[in-house]
Amino acid sequence: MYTLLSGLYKHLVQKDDYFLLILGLDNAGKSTYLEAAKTKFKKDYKSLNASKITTTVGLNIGQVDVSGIRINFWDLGGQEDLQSLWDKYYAECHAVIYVVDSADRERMDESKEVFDRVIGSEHLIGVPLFYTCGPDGVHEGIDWLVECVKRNAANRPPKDADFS
Ligand SMILES: Nc1nc2c(ncn2[C@@H]2O[C@H](COP(=O)(O)OP(=O)(O)OP(=O)(O)O)[C@@H](O)[C@H]2O)c(=O)[nH]1
Ligand SMILES: [Mg+2]
Repeated sequence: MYTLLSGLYKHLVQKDDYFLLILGLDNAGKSTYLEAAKTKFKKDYKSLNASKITTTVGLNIGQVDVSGIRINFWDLGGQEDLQSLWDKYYAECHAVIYVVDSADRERMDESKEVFDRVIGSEHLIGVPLFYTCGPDGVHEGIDWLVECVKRNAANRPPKDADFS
């Protein structure tokens, strides 16, 4: 009986956990993108003032609940010496968001090179990838990714859900 009830409880309240990696050059707007996503999808979230967002050195984590699943964002630092840490997250992530600063024409080639390296990784084969030029349209972007990761769940199943 306990098993039955706990199974039902889990079914009703647990959310599947998916992990989305946010990559791109330093200063591309990754942390700003994450902030925009939290502002859009978290009720009553007080967004940080843009001037409060500083360069990411470690890992910046964000969590939002969308369409019955939990999205965990991993926003990594984009500085050149930090890029070597990105691939540690590839095997565990369910999708990649690659952020490009479309106003920064001078660094377009550099961004393209880094992008090519990312998509060339064997650990990302079959993983949905979203390429964006900033926080405009964050709502549509995340909605699209949510559908993608759900559809791709047979390849990359969600992590064990927690309760909340
Ligand atoms: N005008 C404008 N400024 C932006 C936009 N996105 C980011 N910025 C500014 O660009 C700067 C860098 O943004 P971040 O979000 O910290 O960039 P990041 O990609 O996280 O950088 P790293 O953490 O160093 O890898 C900040 O001063 C932001 O306010 C945007 O869409 N429009
Ligand atoms: Mg950042």
